[in-house]
Amino acid sequence: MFLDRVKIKIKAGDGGDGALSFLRNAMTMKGGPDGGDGGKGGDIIFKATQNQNTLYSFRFKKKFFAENGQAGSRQLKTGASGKDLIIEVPCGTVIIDAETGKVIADLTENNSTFTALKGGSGGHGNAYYKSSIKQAPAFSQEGMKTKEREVILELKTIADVGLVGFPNVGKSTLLSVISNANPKIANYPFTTLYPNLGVVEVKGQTFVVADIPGLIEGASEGQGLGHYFLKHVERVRLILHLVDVSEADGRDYMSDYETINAELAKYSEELAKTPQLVIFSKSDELSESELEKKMQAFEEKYHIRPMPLSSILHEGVEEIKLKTLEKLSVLPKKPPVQVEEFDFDKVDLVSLNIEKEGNTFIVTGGKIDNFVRGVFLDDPRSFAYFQNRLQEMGIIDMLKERGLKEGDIVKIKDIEFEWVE
Ligand SMILES: Nc1nc2c(ncn2[C@@H]2O[C@H](COP(=O)(O)OP(=O)(O)OP(=O)(O)O)[C@@H](O)[C@H]2O)c(=O)[nH]1
Ligand SMILES: [Mg+2]
Repeated sequence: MFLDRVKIKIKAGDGGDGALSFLRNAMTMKGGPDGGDGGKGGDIIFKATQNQNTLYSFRFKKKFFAENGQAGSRQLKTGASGKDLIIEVPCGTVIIDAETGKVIADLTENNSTFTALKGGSGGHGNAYYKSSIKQAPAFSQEGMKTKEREVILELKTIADVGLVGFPNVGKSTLLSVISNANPKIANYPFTTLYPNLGVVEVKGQTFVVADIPGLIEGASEGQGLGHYFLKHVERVRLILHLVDVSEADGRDYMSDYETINAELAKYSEELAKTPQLVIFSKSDELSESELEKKMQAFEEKYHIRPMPLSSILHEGVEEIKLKTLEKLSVLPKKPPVQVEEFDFDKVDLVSLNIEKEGNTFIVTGGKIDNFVRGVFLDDPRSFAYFQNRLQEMGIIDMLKERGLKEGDIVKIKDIEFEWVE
């Protein structure tokens, strides 16, 4: 089965919580703080592999969550880091942020990787907060929680050469005689329902050929299988444009050629500009003189010399392989899909907003979220630490500038307190 577009949920691991613990042993009744830090959560990493050429493995599995970091523990033990989750995708997979539609990565090269989400950092254990003034901090920090995101994976097959033409002109048959591929072949249109890839070897070199479903007039308006599969030849450097010169299906070979080119142009300008070799398929159905006449007429009209082919009699096959190799050797690689400058996994640690409602000041923003996590205010020492840090971060000064005075209420996430000078 073939699948070339899926939406999945991904989430990096949360950071483990820092530990709250005090050294205790036979010698010490109550010792210093010894709570270790939490471990980092696992990352979400995509990896391109040439062992797959469909996204079918994502048909049923849609959730990919990396392991969480473990909590720290006593005796200064740091929690274990969560394992990274490596998601394998076929080469040519484009990763799109489902929320904004922006392309965040294009994995073309085999084994290339992209870290989509970073695991949350672990929280500090209470040992971390020990200082000359605060010998026994009775609080620790929660690990950083990560957000679940949705991404769309879209496969745009990577091949050097694409086979394009009307249905039933012999594209899959050509692929079967030039490569290791074994596509379905039959004497009716739309035998091929999804792209086939084959590796061609010639003169000790190899190239990859993609065979896609046939196009018909009006494909851009959704006729036949439409334009859907053209994305799989978007990246090819050379198109082998197959025309049924025997006109077995009752169409005219020249208008076939023009129709297909018009459909390519309707899909994209880029695709219309891709260099082509024109192949006169099923040439065995014509006498030599009929074939020559059609070749000449074609050449006069379009100034292109077509290459005759009979896959069945294996005539013209070697010439096509050699010509393809020769063309490819001078054609540059296509650049990858434009990846937009966009920080998909940006963690906001700086924003700060103050809103005033009557005598209540509401403080929000990324700077606060990160700081407030894990402040347990039941503990007076924690609260003192929290207020000190608010001073140090300049938040108290900012509140005063906005008119904070004795008796006003300050709200910071779940924490609410009355201001006393
Ligand atoms: N006489 C002759 N028949 C051929 C040749 N190549 C293919 N055929 C026949 O043409 C028919 C269609 O071949 P396919 O290779 O399935 O054609 P296709 O272009 O892949 O068709 P779709 O997948 O439907 O787009 C089959 O019956 C083949 O046997 C050829 O060189 N000569
Ligand atoms: Mg086919």
